[in-house]
Amino acid sequence: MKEDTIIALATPPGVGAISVIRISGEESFNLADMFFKGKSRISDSKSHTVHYGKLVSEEFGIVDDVLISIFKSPNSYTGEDSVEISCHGNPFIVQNIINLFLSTNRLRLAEPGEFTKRAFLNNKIDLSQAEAVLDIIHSRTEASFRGARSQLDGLLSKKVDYLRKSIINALSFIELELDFAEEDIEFIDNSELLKKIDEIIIEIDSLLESYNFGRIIRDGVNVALVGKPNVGKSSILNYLLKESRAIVSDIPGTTRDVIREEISINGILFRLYDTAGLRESRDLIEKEGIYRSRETIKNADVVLFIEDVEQGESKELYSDLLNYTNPEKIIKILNKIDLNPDCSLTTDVKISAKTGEGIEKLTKKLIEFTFGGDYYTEKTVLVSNLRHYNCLRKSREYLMNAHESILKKLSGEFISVDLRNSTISLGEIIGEVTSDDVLNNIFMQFCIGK
Ligand SMILES: Nc1nc2c(ncn2[C@@H]2O[C@H](COP(=O)(O)OP(=O)(O)OP(=O)(O)O)[C@@H](O)[C@H]2O)c(=O)[nH]1
Ligand SMILES: [Mg+2]
Repeated sequence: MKEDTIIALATPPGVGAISVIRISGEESFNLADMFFKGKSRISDSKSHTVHYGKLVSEEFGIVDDVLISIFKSPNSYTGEDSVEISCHGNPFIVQNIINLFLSTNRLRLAEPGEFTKRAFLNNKIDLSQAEAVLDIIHSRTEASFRGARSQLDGLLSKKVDYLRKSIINALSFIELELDFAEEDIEFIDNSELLKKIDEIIIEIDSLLESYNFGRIIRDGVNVALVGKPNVGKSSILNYLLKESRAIVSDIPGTTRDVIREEISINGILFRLYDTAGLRESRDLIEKEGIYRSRETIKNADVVLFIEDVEQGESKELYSDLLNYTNPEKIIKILNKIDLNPDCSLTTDVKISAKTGEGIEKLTKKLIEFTFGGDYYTEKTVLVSNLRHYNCLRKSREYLMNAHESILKKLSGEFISVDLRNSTISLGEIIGEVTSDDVLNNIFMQFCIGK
């Protein structure tokens, strides 16, 4: 099927040194030649060359000085013939150029992610790599960038491919046996088959386990600062941010709204939520604030439960907290240690938001907490995308069914259906078999021009 030629701005809209407009599709070179006045024609030039000239319209005269880069199929991002036009970075000029091309009625505006979708459809990249492109654009910390980078480099794809091949290998023995059913030949004994399948399950399990960490690398860690009024939650937030972000006062109930700020520790994004101090209150606004605090606690990956040496232990509050989160997520912090360095209250970390004592220990704890003792290197395959996680889970389920069928000595047909389905689920990760809905859903998340 012949695809439309498409056009879009590839750089952020707004004023800048340059803007880049992308055109992709069969008509790219002819269309560029309609308006480009330079030393040579675009259609006659080699791939991967850059040409200086002017875009000129009969109606408006010179539109802009431009550089046009040429990419010939299949050696382009999309796999199609395409050009990139670098013009002066001005939204007005960009719009004029795009309108100029649209006026020919031989191309149309690209949909969000359409360039990357074409790259996928033309087998330039697989689906998990296309998703990695999205993650790279949106990554905000070193760690999330590196995770996405390894996915784009195909680390996950390779692993998935390897797992599929292992399943297909097991499958081939069963299907051989089915082919020779009459002769009653056994090509592989059941215990060996079971061993093969179990090994694959173990590998999938380790991928599934990596998701918790992968997700954090990609999306960041939500940290809620909670405790009684006046224990110093806002002071701790300010200290971590190194700025006076939240209002601090000695009046209990200072913070009403949830305040959200982000910091990066060791390349990992932590999203800090300072909340209203928890206490019985009749004040309507404060009540709403406390309600919001509880919602924040429910959604947090880590809860910093803060007590201070002045008010001492808040046992009741701690047990109330357990209605909204589980104890593994809680780190207990004792603040204002400067006022009473010998305070004997048991806690995980002692700090002072006034002097900064113990804050480093606190950030270390947050990192430890995030890594959960697991050690990941750059070469570890991490699953960071919920869609991939779900495909892996489905695949595992089918493998478990096959495992059960073998134990029950069911006919090879049952086993083979499950094994086949488990390869299909794995194939969905890299887009080997994927419905249009799934594709559209993924590419809609891209911005236009990507
Ligand atoms: N000495 C000392 N005072 C502190 C420390 N941390 C906070 N404070 C003081 O404690 C008071 C309350 O601090 P906040 O940070 O506003 O406390 P909060 O927990 O956010 O209080 P609410 O928003 O009312 O829930 C302020 O007067 C702070 O200056 C500390 O480590 N040492
Ligand atoms: Mg506060």
